Amino acid sequence: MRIALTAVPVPPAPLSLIQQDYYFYLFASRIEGVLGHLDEADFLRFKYLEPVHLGLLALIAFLEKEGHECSFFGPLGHQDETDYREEQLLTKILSRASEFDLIGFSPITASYPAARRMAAAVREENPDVWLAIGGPHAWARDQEILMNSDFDVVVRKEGEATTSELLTVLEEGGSLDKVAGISYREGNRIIRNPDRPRLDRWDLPLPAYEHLEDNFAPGELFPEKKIMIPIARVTPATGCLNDCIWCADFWKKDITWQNTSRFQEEVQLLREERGSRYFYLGTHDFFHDIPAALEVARVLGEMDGEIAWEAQTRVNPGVTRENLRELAKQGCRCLHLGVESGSQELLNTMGKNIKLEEARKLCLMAREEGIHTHTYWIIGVPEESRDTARATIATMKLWLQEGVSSSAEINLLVGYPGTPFYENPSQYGVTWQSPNYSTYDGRSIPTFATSKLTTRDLEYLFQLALDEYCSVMSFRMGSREGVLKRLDRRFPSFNPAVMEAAF
Ligand code: B12
Ligand code: SF4
Repeated sequence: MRIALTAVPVPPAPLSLIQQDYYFYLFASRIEGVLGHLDEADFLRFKYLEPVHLGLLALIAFLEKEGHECSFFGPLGHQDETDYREEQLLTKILSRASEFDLIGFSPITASYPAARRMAAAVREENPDVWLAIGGPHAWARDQEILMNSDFDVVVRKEGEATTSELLTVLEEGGSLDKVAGISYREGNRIIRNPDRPRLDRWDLPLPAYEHLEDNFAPGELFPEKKIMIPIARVTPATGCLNDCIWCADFWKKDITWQNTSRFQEEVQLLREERGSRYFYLGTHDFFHDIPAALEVARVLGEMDGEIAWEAQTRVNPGVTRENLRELAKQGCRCLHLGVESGSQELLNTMGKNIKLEEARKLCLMAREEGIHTHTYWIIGVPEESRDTARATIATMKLWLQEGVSSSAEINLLVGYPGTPFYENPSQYGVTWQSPNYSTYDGRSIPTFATSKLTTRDLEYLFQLALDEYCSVMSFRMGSREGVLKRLDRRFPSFNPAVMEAAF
């Protein structure tokens, strides 16, 4: 079967001036802290990062190994007032749609409306093509999607084995009822087959980076004709054993590690083929298995030439100073830690299962061992009150001022389908959920109200947090003009909707 897989563009996020300042200081602190070795050419390459959809590249690699022929479509970042990405992408897909037996789309919640529009346009011109959808939104809204769109089949959660089996059944004209992990329409009925167990991701093929340029004319990727990835995301471990009530991640309650030599091969490929000079280990919980984490660090450290990387982890009080020293020795420049709230009581009710004191201690030790710390904070979890939000803002500020946290990221909680509190709002005192998915992007508009805060309160507290962040960072780093002068041209052209891909 010939199939095409499409990364769907997220709508551009109009930002307040405070948000723009916040992103400026966020990116600048990262550049001055951990990305000092990147040069002007690296920053120019950031504008082409939007098509890098790791899930689809992983899926394509697996399907090709199983003998299915795949093509990749992705949107290209834009810097203009008007956003033509969806239109441009659709034109490309339509011009080739008749070549494929199945066209798949991978939206997040914010880009689902675009995926639905594109599927309708493809269906109109190609009534016989199979239309599939997968990814972080589709698994949670399969019934709704099949009832209200042109999609024929939803691949729920992890895609590799399910999609391969689906394609084989379609090719052989068999029945879909045995394909675990899919939901589909049969006449007027919607059928939801059982879930498929998680795959062992130990030895999967390397993501199919060679497909990135499948549907770009060389002139679109001027001047390199190729997508370069200065900061690359690699994933030596996937999954998390925790269950935060607001987490929209379906990789939970299981952790799978990657074979370290395969991991090393991927890092090497990215360095050689894609100019990668910094690696972000997108592990949900790097320290879940400390010896395994140290092994990954060793593998990175023993690679030729200088290597610089960072990892995402949950706070683990078992991590020692020696562990951190070892990581620093192997090129670890930063740890990303979700702290989320300055209120211990709230951390307990949201199921985060960490202690603020332990988080602070880990950050401090890392800083003392020469590792930067990037902390994440949330405003607006279901039990949030004015007091807890203010405690979060105060804690984040203090940690930044004291250097416990080198940089920080603040988000307003968005209620994603599939999360416990989205699905059971009354249990969490959530009184309203926005039905308009297209605003579920990086702009951070409240999507719900809680028993203690209205949407206007949440928006105010969120902007207040950003403003306080900007005041600490401008005190620490100086004015925007001063920072830009220091960085010279080593700053990406500014479009936060796309910048997210880079940092
Ligand atoms: C890496 C990442 C990013 C990267 C790169 C994204 C990318 N597409 O590669 C960056 C930093 C750009 C990013 C940005 C954002 N992200 Co993000 N991101 C992730 C993260 C951590 C990992 C994605 C990944 O590589 N997963 C591993 C791969 C193997 O899994 P996968 O992508 O789900 O794909 C598999 C299956 O889903 C399936 N599949 C997927 N699509 C399809 C399609 C078809 C047809 C089929 C058959 C199968 C299939 O097959 C794949 C292989 O198994 C996820 C969380 C997570 N752990 O998944 C969040 C996540 C996807 N991001 C999220 C969000 C909200 C965002 C932002 C809006 C954040 C913001 N505030 O700006 C932006 C949007 C930017 C954009 N333009 O898309 C949410 C989405 C939630 C939702 N329901 O919408 C997630 C789930 C995080 C979360 N828990 O909230 N993100
Ligand atoms: S720790 Fe992170 S990945 Fe794990 S459940 Fe919480 S938010 Fe999700």
